[in-house]
Amino acid sequence: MKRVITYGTFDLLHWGHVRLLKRAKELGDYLIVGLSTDEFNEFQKHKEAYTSYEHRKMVLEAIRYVDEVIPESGWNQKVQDVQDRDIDVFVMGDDWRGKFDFLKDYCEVVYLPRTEGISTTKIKDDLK
Ligand code: C2G
Repeated sequence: MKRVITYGTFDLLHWGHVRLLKRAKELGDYLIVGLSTDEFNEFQKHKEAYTSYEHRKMVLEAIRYVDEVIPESGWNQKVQDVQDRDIDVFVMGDDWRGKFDFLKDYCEVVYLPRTEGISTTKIKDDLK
C-alpha cells in the first residue's frame, strides 16, 4: 500500500483544495492529511482560520480522497510523521516548491500545480 501525506489549513474548503487532495490520492492508495491546528495557525502560520480545527477535520473526513486526518501542530513534525506513518510520498501545492525538499531523504516529494482563481482569501474578500 502506497501511503501519501499532505499538510494544510484547508479553511473554507474549496475546489482548489479538493483538486489537490484528489491528485494527491491518485499518487498512492492511502492519503493522510496533516491538518494545521488552530494554535499552529494563530501563533506560527499567522493565519486565522474561519472554522475551528474540529470542524475543518470533520469536513476533510467527508472527502472521498482523504483516509485519515492528523493534527499539524508545528513546522518540525514532518520527518517524524513520514517515518512514524511509513509515508512513501509527500505532496504539496507548488506555492511551496522547494520548501520541503529536505524530505527527499525520507520519501518522494511532489509539488502539484496550484489551482488558479480560487483561494480562501479570495472567498473572504469577495464576500465582503
Ligand atoms: N491549494 C491549491 N490550490 C489553491 C489553494 C490551495 O492547490 N487554489 C493547495 C495548497 O498549495 C496546499 C493545500 O491546497 O498544498 C492546502 O492549502 P492551505 O490550506 O492554504 O495550506 P497552507 O496554509 O499553505 O499550509 O506545513 C504546510 C502548511 O501547513 C501548508
